[in-house]
Amino acid sequence: MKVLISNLIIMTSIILTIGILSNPTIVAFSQESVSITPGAPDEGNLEPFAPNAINVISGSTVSWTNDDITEHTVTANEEGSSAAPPLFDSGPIPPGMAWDNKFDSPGTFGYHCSIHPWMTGRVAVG
Ligand SMILES: [Cu+2]
Repeated sequence: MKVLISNLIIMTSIILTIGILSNPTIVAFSQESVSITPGAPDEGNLEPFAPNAINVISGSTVSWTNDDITEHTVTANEEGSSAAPPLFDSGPIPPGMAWDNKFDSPGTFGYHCSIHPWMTGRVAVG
């Protein structure tokens, strides 16, 4: 019985390893990074947040790094009641600094910069 269980553990480990190696997106469950790009608020910057849209697994932490020279925020779009507080709001992120948010619930979360509301992005949590 002990041998059976240890074999089962080894087999499971091998299957998980193969799964992770053959599908790099599986690694995204732990940490996903988004850059607030240089010149993010400039007109014509099509990707103020890069990647602009990301897909993560529930429980993932997404980290936004401000690679621009001015402050930006990562603020959830208000959906439904305008009285409800945003699901997440980084507040101003200084240049060179990062802000993390953990996504525990599945759903699609649009967000923007509250200082430059035309800067938009999206996190899809599966
Ligand atoms: Cu901004």
